[in-house]
Amino acid sequence: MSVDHETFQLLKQSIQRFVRERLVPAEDQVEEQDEVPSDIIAELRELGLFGISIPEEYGGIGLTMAQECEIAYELGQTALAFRSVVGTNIGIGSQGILMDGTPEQKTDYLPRIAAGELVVSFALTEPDAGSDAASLTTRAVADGNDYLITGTKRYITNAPRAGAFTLMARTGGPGASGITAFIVPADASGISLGKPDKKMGQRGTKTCDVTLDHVRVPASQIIGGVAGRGFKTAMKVLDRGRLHISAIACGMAHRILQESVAYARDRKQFGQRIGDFQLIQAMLADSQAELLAGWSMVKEVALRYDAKAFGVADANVSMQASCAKMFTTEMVGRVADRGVQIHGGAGYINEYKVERFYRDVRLLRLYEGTTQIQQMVIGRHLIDFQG
Ligand code: COS
Repeated sequence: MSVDHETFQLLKQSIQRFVRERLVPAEDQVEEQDEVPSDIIAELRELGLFGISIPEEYGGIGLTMAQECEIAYELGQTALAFRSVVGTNIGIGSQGILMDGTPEQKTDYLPRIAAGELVVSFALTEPDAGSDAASLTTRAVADGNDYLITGTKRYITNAPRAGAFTLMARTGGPGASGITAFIVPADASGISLGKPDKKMGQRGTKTCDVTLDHVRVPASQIIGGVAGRGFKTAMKVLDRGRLHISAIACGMAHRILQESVAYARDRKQFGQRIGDFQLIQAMLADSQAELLAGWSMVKEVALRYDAKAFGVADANVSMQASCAKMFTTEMVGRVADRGVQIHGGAGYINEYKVERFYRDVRLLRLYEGTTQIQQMVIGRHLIDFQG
C-alpha cells in the first residue's frame, strides 16, 4: 500500500495550502468557541483526510507510515484540535480493524471510516486503568451468541462525535490475555456519554467518559473473531499511533519555532531586534537542532515500520516508536517553553499563539503512553532482547 511520489507531493501541497489558508486563520475561532467549525470538518472530509491510512481497496488513500508522518507534520503546524477531528479515524480508532479485523469487518467499516462518514474512537483507558492498560475491568460476558459489556472508559477522544468504538473489554481472566477488542456501535442501547472534559489546552478537541451498562453486541463484533487478542491489537495500534504523534510533535515544534523567530525579528529592546542578541539566538538554535534531530528520527523509524509486514508486531520497531514518541514530545515541550521565554511577558498572554501551543503540547507527553511508559518499553527491550 502506497501512493506514488508525484501523487503524494500533490496531496502534500494541497494539505500545506489548506493548513496555511484555511486552518491557521480559524485558530482563534476554535480557541474562543472550543469547537471546530462544521464547514472545516466537511472540508477535512473532502480532502480525504479521514482515510489517509486506509488502503485504496477500502476507499482510503493508502499512505505508507512514512507518508502519513509527512502529512501529520503538516497538520501539526496548526491548532491540534483540527488534527484531532481526523486523528482517531486515521489511527487508533481504525487501525485495529485494519490490522486484525475479519474480511467482513474491514469491508463493513473501513470504507465509512475512510470517507469520514463514521467517526471511530479508541476506548482502552478506564478510571483505574491508564498506564497499566492490562488491568482494565470493563467486562464482556457471553450471553448466547452475544456479549453484554459493562464498564466505564475515560478520556475517550472524539467520543461525542463517534459512530463506533474499538473497545477493549475483559472476556477472560486477569492480565493481557483476558482482553478482547470489540467494535461497538455508539448508538447501542446502554451507552451513555459523560460531560465533556475541561482540559488544560487543545480547545476544540472532544473527550469524555463512555459508560456501558449491559451493552449487547454480537460475538461477530469481536475484532478478528477471536477472544483474548485485544491487548495485542491495542499495543500494535499504539506503536503506530506513537509514530503519528511524534510527527505531530515535530510539526508543532516547527510552528512554534516560526512564531518565535518572527517575534525575535520584530521585537525591539535595547535599541535593536531581540533576535540579534546571542542569548535569544541560542534558544532558537537549540530548538532548531532538536527539531531536526526529532524529525530525522521519526522519518527513519517510519521507514523501518514500513519495511516490516503491516500490523505484524516487531519488538524492535515498537521500541524505536517509543524512542521517537519520548524524544519528540519532550522536545516540543522544550521548544514551546523557549518560545514563551523568547516572547517574554507576551508569551503568557492568550492572544499570542505560543501561550496556547505551550498548553496544547503538554498533552503529547501524556496520551498514547506517557514518557515514562515509553522509557519502560525502551528499557525492557534493552534488558530483555538486545544482543
Ligand atoms: N505489539 C504486540 N504485542 C505486544 C506489544 C506490542 N507493541 N507490547 C506488548 N505486547 C504483548 C506482549 O508480547 C505480551 O504477549 P505474551 O503474553 O504473549 O508474551 C502481552 O502483549 C502483554 O505484554 P506485557 O507483559 O509487556 O504487558 P504489560 O502489562 O507489562 O504492559 C505496557 C505493557 C506498559 C507497555 C502497556 O500496558 C502500555 O503500553 N501502557 C500504556 C497504555 C497507553 O499507551 N495508554 C494510552 C491510552 S490510548 S490514548
